[in-house]
Amino acid sequence: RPATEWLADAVLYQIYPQSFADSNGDGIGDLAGIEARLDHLAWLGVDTVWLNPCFASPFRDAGYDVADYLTVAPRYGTDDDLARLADAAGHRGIRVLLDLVAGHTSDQHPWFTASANDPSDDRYIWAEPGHLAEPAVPPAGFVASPGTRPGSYLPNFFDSQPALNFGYARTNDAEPWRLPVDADGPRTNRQALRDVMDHWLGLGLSGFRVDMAASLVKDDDPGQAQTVALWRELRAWLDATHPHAALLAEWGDPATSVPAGFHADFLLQFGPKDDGLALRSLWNNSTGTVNEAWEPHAAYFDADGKGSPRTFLDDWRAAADAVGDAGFVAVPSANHDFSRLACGPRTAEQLPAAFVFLLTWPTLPAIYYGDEIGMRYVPGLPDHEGSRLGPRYNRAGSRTPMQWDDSPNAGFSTASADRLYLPLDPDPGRPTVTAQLADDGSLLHLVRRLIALRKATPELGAKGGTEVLHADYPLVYVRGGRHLVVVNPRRNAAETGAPVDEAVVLEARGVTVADGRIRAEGFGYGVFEL
Ligand code: TEU
Ligand code: CA
Repeated sequence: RPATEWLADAVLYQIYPQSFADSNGDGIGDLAGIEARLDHLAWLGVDTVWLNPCFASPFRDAGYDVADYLTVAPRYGTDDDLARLADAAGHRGIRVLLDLVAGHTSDQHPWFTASANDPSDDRYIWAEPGHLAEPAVPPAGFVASPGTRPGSYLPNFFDSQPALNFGYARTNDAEPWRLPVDADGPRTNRQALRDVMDHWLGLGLSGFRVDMAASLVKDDDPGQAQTVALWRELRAWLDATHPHAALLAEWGDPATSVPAGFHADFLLQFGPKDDGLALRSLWNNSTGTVNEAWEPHAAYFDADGKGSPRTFLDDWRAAADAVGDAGFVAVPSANHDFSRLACGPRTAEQLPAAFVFLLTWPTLPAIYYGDEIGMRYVPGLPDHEGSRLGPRYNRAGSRTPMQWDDSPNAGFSTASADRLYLPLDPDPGRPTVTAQLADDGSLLHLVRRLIALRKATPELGAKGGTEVLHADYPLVYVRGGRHLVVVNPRRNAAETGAPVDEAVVLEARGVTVADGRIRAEGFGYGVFEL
């Protein structure tokens, strides 16, 4: 089935490979470890796994600094291990997507080393005396050349991530390093993207999440016309060569990225005050922010009832209407860049209702590993592989090892605890898969049942009909005319009118439908059949 079809009822699961399962006891998660845990994913019911980058890298940014796109990093295993993982996942009906870092490489990539020592190479964006320009000082944001080539280069994220040259949308005589998009450098880089995709798709991988997909053409106009044109060209090539492959964007603007050719986009840079529509920001607890984590200041849904489900719905509709049938709007429970759903004052008691929302909403839902058991953001960790972006924004706390059981290192690794690449959550009450497996009332079982219900009910998928009955607390909507969903993200009880006198309970905690009323306790949820 082409991606536009199989994504319609897909449930994504994001694995940060360092942290899922360590098969050889070196303290770092790896591909064989993931393969050995595939049964957990199959049991849970997810059908698509997205792996963060697992390619050769100096790991200055957790692998988002790629030194060789065609070779698996030795810490994770071999290229064969990746092909075997895709194959073993496929036997369980699970597709595996890779992370494609399209806009930059590591400064250790041979392309960059060559470019830093050859003034005629335009694979990256250089401003330098004698070649294209002779600026008195490096232009803003540029970084001094590490090679024999004079001048400076443009980074894309951290300084160790030089931007690949896909050209500038606007050239400018005063800044002659602004090569137009059709210069040779950009062509070489476009071809390289095809080569990388072709290589891994040929080995059995099912598609890509594209990192910073909006970043390619520099100084593009607000509508990103040139970047859109670049991706449309790639999508046309993909449709012709690998029509089943999925292309998901980290762009944050589905109204632009889906017409650009992506099948879906993660809403992360969306919503009030740029807080992003990861579920963790949908579901804020505004009574306090976590000091060091980058926490939203405003939220659509709020434990104190200050946010507004109506604002969310307006923003959601704008995105969903723009996408139409051409693609999907993905909402993740969290990801490796942001605090987890369970973070600071936002506690485990709020998570069941959040997952009921995520898995009954007309989105492409994505579960960040460990969120299905309510793993929390671990505060206070030191910087690790570029995890700290500033005094208040530490990503390490969202990347700690998966908590499988109550054996040493929570079953993540047989290494001694001081050799783990990142420490485990030190909380003695930390949740584990094994403990929650033994408890039918656990978050893990709820998530599993919700996924099973979604997979068995096409109207609950991304394109099923949705009628919102109450855009306030509690949020009430009907999917496909058949399933009534009630979620109360706030701490206080709330009630509203019901469309029916009574309904069959499929899942509920603290929500009743009776006498024409819906009554929801704080953080209550219910899924009913009409
Ligand atoms: O992130 C890019 C990005 O812009 C954000 O998600 C970012 O972390 C946030 O806005 C900070 O302000 C992607 C990857 O997800 C991230 O892990 C990498 O560090 C980054 O690209 C560079 O490759
Ligand atoms: Ca390992």
